[in-house]
Amino acid sequence: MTKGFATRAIHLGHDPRDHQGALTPPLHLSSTFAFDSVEQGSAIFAGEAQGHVYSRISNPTTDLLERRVAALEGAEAGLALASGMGAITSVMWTLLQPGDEVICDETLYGCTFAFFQHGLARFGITITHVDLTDPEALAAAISPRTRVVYFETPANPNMRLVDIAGISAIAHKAGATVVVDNTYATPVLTRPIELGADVVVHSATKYMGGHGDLVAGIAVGTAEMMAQVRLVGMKDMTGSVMAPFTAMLVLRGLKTLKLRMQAHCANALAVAEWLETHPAVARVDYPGLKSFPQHALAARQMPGFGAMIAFELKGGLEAGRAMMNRLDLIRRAVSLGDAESLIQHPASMTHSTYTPEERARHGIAEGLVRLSVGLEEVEDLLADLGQALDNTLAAAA
Ligand code: 7XF
Repeated sequence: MTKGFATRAIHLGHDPRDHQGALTPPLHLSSTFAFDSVEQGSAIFAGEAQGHVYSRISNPTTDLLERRVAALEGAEAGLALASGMGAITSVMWTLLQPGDEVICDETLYGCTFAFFQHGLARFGITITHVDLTDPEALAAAISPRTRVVYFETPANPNMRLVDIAGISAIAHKAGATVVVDNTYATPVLTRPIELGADVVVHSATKYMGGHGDLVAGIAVGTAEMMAQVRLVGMKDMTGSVMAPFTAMLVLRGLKTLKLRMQAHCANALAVAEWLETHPAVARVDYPGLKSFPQHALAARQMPGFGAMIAFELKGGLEAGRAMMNRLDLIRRAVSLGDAESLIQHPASMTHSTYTPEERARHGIAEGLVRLSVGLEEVEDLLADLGQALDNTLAAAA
């Protein structure tokens, strides 16, 4: 019988009896692997025999991580890459040819937007942004040229949600491959493959690592697709391979992923509900709030609403900046998913790869503030936000 989520995250693929009793899987730093014979080496290269060759292709430590994440996502196979961007670029370079079209949601993480608009578009690939919160809009826009449908749910930074099952059904009818960035939700809260998506990508820098001490990426999908991404996108086109030591740290992070996500979600719901009542706050975007436009979809698709909150102050951008500068405990930093709560300003930081006109067109407000709710005591977070918001209000009066 398949073991439960947390059990898989802790045990899958490692038996201490195979490793001299070592409870923790060994760290294989080896860059290359010795063959028994020339014939065996040639057979491995030809794909006729199993075995590791060179750590830009595969490695026993990253292999364990790949198998664990695949099992947590409900996918056949996984691939460990140097960063979230390494995962996204390796997957896309593998799937696309000049002349193809990518349909993506209006809102994407800043560097993904830049890779699509400033990278892929230079190589004869058409990038079309469609409001994927509306499956009808995809049905109207999709064509036989559409090779990939790409989205984040929830989207960075404005928390838009996409109905994964609905979008996947429409994409598949047109023969397109569905790629979902599941960084914000993690497989604890959403498993896109089980809802019909083909490939899931992650910045494992975030919740999977969970401790702000690594940069890493993961992709999962069918065994056939992941073999292609490994040998084409990762090995030959980007070289964006995860270091074994990083894999070790992500394996450690995975052991507590479920517990941490539950604690992150509880803190974030409390913070979002509190923020919504504060007189300095104009709007809060958090899928767990009844006021969130897609709350019904969130309740159906996410058994926990994540720990990212986007909000705007009544005083707009200037008030947002002043409030952020008054914070004492919550750190002013990009990235997300760490134990520490982090706050940043998308328009001048993570989404500064968009022009102001592009941000306006893609639904990223200039005054938006993004909070990654950490694992501190929630009373301490509310106290810090409270003094910063109260003082900002008082200064404006
Ligand atoms: O290459 P990375 O491991 O940094 O991951 C890229 C990435 C991919 N997808 C999503 C949804 C992401 O949020 C990220 C990285 N985002 C950070 C952030 O938004 O704070 C990066 C800091 S600029």
